[in-house]
Amino acid sequence: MSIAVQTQAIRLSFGAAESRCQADGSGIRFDLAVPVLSGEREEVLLESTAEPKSAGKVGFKVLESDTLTAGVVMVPCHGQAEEAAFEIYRDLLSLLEERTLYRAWNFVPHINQEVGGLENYRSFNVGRWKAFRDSFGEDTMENHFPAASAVGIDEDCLAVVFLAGRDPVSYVENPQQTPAYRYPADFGPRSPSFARGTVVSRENRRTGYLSGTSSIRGSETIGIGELKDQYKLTFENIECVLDRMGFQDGLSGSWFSPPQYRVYVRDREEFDQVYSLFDKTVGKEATESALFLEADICRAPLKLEIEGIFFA
Ligand code: 3EB
Repeated sequence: MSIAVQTQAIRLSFGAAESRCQADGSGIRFDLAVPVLSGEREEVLLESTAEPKSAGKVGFKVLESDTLTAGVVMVPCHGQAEEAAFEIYRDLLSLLEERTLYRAWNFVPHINQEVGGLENYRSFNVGRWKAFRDSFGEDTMENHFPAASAVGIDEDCLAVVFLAGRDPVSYVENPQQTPAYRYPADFGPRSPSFARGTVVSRENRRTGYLSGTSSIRGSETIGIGELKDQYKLTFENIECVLDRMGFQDGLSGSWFSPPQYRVYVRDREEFDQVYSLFDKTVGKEATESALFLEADICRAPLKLEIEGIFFA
């Protein structure tokens, strides 16, 4: 007698009218209200024969495979990002147990809007920082920051997606940028808790998670109002981080796999221009497999942010 094993998946789907997160017989499905400009709107984050689980007070939906753990959560903010960020990261860091957080994607409600004199992104940073501090202590927390991105969502919910696992990880910074976790106080009462990139090694393969990368030199925004200048500096940063990660195959990827890029564009009127610049930089294959989303970015003058997953 054969027993059919039902494969479960954790799926992200962009371009929904309203965000929602549900679990059913085929796994977990997270619809995000982030408009798609180009690319495949649905993405399988992880497949597994295990059953999805629920974790933490905030209700993470989690799926685990032999090599990876992936999870999603969405929490109402009531106009206040700090508390939701704290609760989500407190639960996330505790559900990890002995696993390492490789990558986090943060969708921050009305990210550039000020509430009570503090921009939502900065309020999010305070909550995230406190959760890392409580988990790891102020002196060593920076050795535990994952690769990340933080972009806006036009809803009153904070949504977080993560990937974690038990394989060895190294964290990478960009010498041309101040580590985000050491940004000076002009950029908010608590610095953003992320690394520029993480590299996960498994047997003789490596996966590189490049954080959301933008037009920042040191800690300053460069090329305000100038798309081409921002684009150029963004790719200088990307090349620098990739080099540090040891991905010498570069921007178009290795012989066996193109990178999985995601490009966030603030103003959809600039999408065509971003797309053609991107195509010239990374080539047709990587451009066609990239996902372009319309989203606000964590500093109001930033026009684009680019992230990727690289394989070697
Ligand atoms: C920057 O370099 C741009 O807060 O998790 C990029 C990636 C950015 C991640 C985060 C923010 C985050 O500061 C913004």
